[in-house]
Amino acid sequence: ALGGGMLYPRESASRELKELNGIWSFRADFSPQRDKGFVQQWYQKPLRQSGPVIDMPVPASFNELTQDPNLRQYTGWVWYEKEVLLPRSWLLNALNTRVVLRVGSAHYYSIVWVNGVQVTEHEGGHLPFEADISRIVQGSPGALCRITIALNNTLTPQTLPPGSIQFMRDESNEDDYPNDCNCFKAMSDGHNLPGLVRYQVLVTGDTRYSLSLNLREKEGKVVATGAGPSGELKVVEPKLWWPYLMHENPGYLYYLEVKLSAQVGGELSEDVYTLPVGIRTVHVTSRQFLINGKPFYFHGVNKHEDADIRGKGLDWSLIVKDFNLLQWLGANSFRTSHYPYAEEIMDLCDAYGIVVIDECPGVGMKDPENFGNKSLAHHLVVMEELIRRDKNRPSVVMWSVANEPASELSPAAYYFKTVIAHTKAIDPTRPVTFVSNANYAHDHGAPYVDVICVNSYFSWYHDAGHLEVIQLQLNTQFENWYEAYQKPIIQSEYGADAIAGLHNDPPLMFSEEYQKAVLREYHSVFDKKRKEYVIGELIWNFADFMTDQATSRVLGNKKGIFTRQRQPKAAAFVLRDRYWKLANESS
Ligand code: BDP
Repeated sequence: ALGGGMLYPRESASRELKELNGIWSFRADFSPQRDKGFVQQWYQKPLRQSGPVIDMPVPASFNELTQDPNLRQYTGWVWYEKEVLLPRSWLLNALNTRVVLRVGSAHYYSIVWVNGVQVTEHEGGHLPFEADISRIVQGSPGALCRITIALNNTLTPQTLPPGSIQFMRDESNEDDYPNDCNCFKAMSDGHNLPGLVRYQVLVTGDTRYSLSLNLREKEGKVVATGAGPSGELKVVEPKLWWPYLMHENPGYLYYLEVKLSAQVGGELSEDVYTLPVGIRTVHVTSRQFLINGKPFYFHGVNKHEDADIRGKGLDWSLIVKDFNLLQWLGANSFRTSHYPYAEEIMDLCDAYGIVVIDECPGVGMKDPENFGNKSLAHHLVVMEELIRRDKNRPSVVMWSVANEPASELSPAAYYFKTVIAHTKAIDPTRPVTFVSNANYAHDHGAPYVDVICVNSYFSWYHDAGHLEVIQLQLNTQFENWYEAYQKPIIQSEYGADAIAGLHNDPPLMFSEEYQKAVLREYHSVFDKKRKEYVIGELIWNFADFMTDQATSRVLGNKKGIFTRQRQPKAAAFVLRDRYWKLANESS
């Protein structure tokens, strides 16, 4: 079902890349039915010929960039186009050269044309898709290639995340974005036997070929070799992949170089691809989460792909800043709340040893209609696509199939049983969870998870202002869940909004002092329970982030311990002291 690996595009002796990032031509279709682009076939000619276009950077969220409030609120079809010159070598050697167009992420539904010919469509944001466009570009007279992408960001009860359109009194419409989601916008599965890298290479096409594999250390030394499309590579005295702060050399990677040779048209043709590989194990017991046999305590954050101006677009400076802040904080892990993050971010998690709970976009599933067969079928496909993309990553230690679904509804039982069983069937090597804020006694999904993840906002969304309830309520929360399921527990969200620079003593809500006080109350309970079965704490949130407008939001969600511009609030220093202390205890 996964249809091959869809490897991240990496340059090699046989593979060339052309980045399509930069300025694209853009038009939003404001026609009442949003169908003008299809009626007038805007993909047939350069977009500028069918009407006005504006410049739009890629990657970025189009809603964040202009001064037009209608575009910020826009739902429906928008059109992107870019004309690119392809290298001559890609066009000439048609027999030996595949030209593949890849989209890293486009939210939510995309249709793609090349030179006016439809090449693919894809449902779902955050995950990559691609199309073989060799026949189209190699058959064209010129090297100019026009890529048109029609993108629809409308969410329905059956999309992931689900959403609905509310028709306001003035008859304009807007999407109801769920749960703060700023939605605008060679397999190494030998993880259970250290030193044994099991691989499988899927080759498409019917040409006869031979394969050779070299597993190399960073400096190039070959430590194991293989041949054939599947097998095991044995590494003697392997250097294990360890989390950040758990070992002096965290994130150790080997490099699996796969070489394919075939005779094509009487000529020898070779393809080379190199995949980073980490060797580590993951086990879950009723009280512990073990990495390489050692208890691992998640002290980390929840993040968002979000920043001023670019919204959700990939930005290297931002990524490096965020990793520097994670390391400063002493964070060893994060959850990709509430959708898969860019592969470039995941690469750095692998390389730095930052442990990841990899979450799919199953957020905002609050109504019974989000648990029907159509939603379920799509959810299974999304898990397949996520695992296809991230299965080889040592940093990913657990899949999260949803955030705060209405798991107390009775259809949630069959729904989560199925999604979790499917996830485990595709990837038997990793535990699976979803993040709950349901009542422990009525959570119909919890029986199927390996690790219980619970969110709670004591003294914030409940008993506002009453810091004194936290210890009591949190203690009860842990005891109830543990007694009911006998599974290890992660506090997967907790926190409080603080507007940077707002101070009050005694601590009052929205002040930096209050955020600090909430954290301290939670920490005192974590310290009691982590010796028993609590295996992690992930603050909500790493940084302030943009959300849909609401009375509880002040230019977005302010529960960051850093501002949206990545400057620390007082709470960041509390967390930093704590995380380094925890790290020193466990190393
Ligand atoms: C939690 C959600 C998270 C929100 C957070 C909040 O999982 O997405 O941002 O609440 O309201 O329930 O701050």
